Amino acid sequence: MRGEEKPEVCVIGLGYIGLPTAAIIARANCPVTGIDVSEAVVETINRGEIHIEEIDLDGLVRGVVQRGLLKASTQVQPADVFVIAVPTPFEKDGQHTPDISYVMAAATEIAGVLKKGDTVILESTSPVGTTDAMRDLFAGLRPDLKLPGLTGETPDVAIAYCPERVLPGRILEELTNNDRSIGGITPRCARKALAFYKRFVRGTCVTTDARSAEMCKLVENAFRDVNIAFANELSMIADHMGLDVWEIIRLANRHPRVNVLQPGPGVGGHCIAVDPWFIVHGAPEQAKMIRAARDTNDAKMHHVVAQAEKLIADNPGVSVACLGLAFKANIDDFRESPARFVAGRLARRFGERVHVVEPYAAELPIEFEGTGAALIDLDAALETCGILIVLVDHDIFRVVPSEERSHALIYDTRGIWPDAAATVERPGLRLAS
Ligand code: SAJ
Repeated sequence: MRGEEKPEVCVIGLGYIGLPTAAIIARANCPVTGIDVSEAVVETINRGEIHIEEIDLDGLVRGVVQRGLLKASTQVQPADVFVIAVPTPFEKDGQHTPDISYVMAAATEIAGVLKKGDTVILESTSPVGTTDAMRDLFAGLRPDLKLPGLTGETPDVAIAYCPERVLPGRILEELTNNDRSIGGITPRCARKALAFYKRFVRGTCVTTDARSAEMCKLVENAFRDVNIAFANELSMIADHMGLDVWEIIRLANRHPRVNVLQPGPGVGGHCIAVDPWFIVHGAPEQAKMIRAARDTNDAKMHHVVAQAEKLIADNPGVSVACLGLAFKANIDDFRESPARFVAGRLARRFGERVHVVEPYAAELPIEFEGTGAALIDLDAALETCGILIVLVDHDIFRVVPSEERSHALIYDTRGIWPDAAATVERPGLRLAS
């Protein structure tokens, strides 16, 4: 590739971030090969279809595949720019140790086709030092190439870290419009990566070093986790003191410099409940508040289970509807979901008394099998269930008029029905009757 020519791009990992990223790069007229270990995913994309739900992604992928700009493969192909978007889960040691083996496996494959002039960009959320570790891996596998930051010589390849910061449900819009932090192993690496992102990002791209960019991503999600933990702790304090947490937050947020987030049944998803641990792992002695926030948000899930169990046990024979399984509002993602955890626990304990309403699910997840709990629609729940437990703030639940729920005992963990009266007899529970 020279000058203004479009770079050929290889995106490794075609999940929630990799596929939309590949499609957006292709839309900017750069030929993209998307790589995934799953044959099924590769075949789906090569048919112009998608395997994940995300607003407007289907039309975009169909278009770029039809125009020949995006194709998928299981084999890493030679390219000018490599973008790595593979998972970084925990190791199975129960210690929340980051597992960067997928990143290293991707880098190993790239090493086989890497050539002078190429740029390698890591996007996966990663512990500080991962980009350097990737560079060291290239150094071991490709002694013929000069790598950045190791000697004073001009390197043959550029290596950078550039995290995404998109919100599920708004991925395409946010991939295009959000600002980006681009961390190069050297300033030259950052400039090369910057030139690439400017082809398809409209937000401001700010350059820094790789370690700062790695930390920046972790900090963003830890910031949100700590703030949600504050709200969740407040909700448990309010339950203890017989106060209405929603009213208190509404009042406090009238202060011009206060913005308390919303309590819920805990924190789910694959980022906010995970990434703070990468900081704790890197600095266990120092990251005290970040660890406490994680513990608080996890404790909130168990608090909700206990409150719900008490309500159900105190009202024998009354049918229960758990509203929602998704990890947050208006999405179909049930992985790492506190709502799913709470509903599952209630189903195991109370069996066929428990019903689940989840408009985004065709069937109940595996752990409900054999419990007797059933998936029902919202109308059936409102007609037949005397206890309503709100676990997800889907819009379809939010708009249920008060007349349709006035017969029921309500435990609203998301505060979507502010008209329901709080009760001090049963702290933390909103009893609408
Ligand atoms: N939640 C609350 N109360 C709130 C806000 C959220 O309980 O006031 C809960 C949600 O219900 C959910 C969890 O937190 O269970 C996470 O939801 P979210 O909307 O805060 O975030 P995610 O996981 O969908 O996406 C986050 C975003 N990060 C930040 O907002 C700092 C996103 O920008 C990142 O790109 C994404 O993590 C990621 O991939 O890292």
